Amino acid sequence: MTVSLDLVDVDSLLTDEEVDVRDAARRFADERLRPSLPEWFETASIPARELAKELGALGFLGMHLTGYGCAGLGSVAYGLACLEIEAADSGMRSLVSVQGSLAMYAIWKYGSDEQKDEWLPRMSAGEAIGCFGLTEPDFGSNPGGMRTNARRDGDDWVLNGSKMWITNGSIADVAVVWARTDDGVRGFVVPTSTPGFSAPEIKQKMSLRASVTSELVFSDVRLPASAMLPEARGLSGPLGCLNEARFGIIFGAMGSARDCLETAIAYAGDRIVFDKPLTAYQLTQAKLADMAVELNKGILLAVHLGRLKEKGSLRPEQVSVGKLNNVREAIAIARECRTILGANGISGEYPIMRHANNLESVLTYEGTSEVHQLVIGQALTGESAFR
Ligand code: TGC
Ligand code: FAD
Repeated sequence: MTVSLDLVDVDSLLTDEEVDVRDAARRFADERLRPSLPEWFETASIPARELAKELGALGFLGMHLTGYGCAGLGSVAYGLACLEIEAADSGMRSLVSVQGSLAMYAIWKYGSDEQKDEWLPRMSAGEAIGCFGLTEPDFGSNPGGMRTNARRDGDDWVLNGSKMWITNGSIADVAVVWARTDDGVRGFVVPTSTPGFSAPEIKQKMSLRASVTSELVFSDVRLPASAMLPEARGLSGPLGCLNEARFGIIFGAMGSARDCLETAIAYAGDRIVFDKPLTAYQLTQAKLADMAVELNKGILLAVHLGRLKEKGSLRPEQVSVGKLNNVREAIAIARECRTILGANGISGEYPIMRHANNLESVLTYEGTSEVHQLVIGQALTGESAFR
């Protein structure tokens, strides 16, 4: 966070190594991503392979994992990288989180030694791209209802069904796919070149346009016995991965919010209305102050949850507190900043409307705000109100 917005000196809570990671991510975001984002968003196309290799070379893919070429950094360092990358665009952070926290994490946590050796070094280098297929057309918030199934045929598995809204789907080399079996929900490592696998891209997105989103279709996809993730059993397998990616979003959303607020403050300082700068009006200052307070609170919450994660004590409902609060506040900040820019607020020449549009996806994916309210409600009352 820039000095002027870091009202409560969050920087004093960070180690030198975390500041270095944060600064490297900020440089990459400012120099490599930010200049191209208006075009990538408008044309809904990104140079994903190039970006993955560059992100891999900087150590940002699977950076909180150990071994296999991963950087083995702490949770706060990982979160700060997500924050800086999402300050450029949520779609860029999605590329990083789906690769590192979903696809790589699933293999790293639940995979066999052969699966890890085959995929993780290439994925951490950005030479292979992964996706994570949990959501289906009829089962998003309730993944336990999934219809995609894998049945035994001799030693092989035969996979049928479909997944929906899968980030990186049509550019992936490998898909981690969750499917129903006679033994409950199991995960499968599916090379996307396997016959019967296809991944049509979803078009006409009005949000997260600088990110590839696809359907995955499995028509008698035949996989060897070794394709199954041996250590994941039941829904706790994929949900364990979601904790990782949701954690990155707690930081990331604050990056979008910070970029909106920096843009609004700079704009308001230059914009003359009724003969003086917009920053000189009390109404504007009240807006800026309230937003800066929420931004600082959100970043403090993120760092606190990161420290719990580093100690190994972070609970799922605490992740829900962070995801619910920080995405909700980021959207509120983006919307308020938009008002400060007046008509210019809707222009693609400024990043605010792009962030606001992206954050609508961020509010929905990785557990909708309602799902997180229900997780927190269950922790408070002991009652599950999902069904
Ligand atoms: P429920 O009966 O509560 O739990 C089933 C099993 O899972 C365990 N569990 C968890 N384990 C680890 N972490 C968590 N957060 C867990 N929550 C539950 C639970 O203990 C149980 O284990 P076991 O051993 O007893 O079987 O499950 P439910 O069917 O009632 O559903 C609970 C609910 C609604 C909270 C869950 O299904 C949920 O989180 N739904 C939202 C789905 C979601 O977030 N999908 C995201 C897809 S990936 C994505 O969006 C990527 S976006 C791209 C990007 O990140 O950039
Ligand atoms: P639904 O589950 O149909 O929910 C619709 C509405 O009902 C929501 O408001 C929801 O909160 C509400 N609702 C649901 N249950 C309850 C309840 N019990 N009580 C009250 N209200 C309820 N998924 C993946 O697996 N991998 C990915 O890589 C991935 N990437 C994505 C990228 C983008 C850009 C988007 C938009 C989505 C992505 N998703 C991905 C899917 C995402 O995780 C789902 O969209 C999300 O989990 C919600 O599911 P749904 O869209 O089916 O909504």
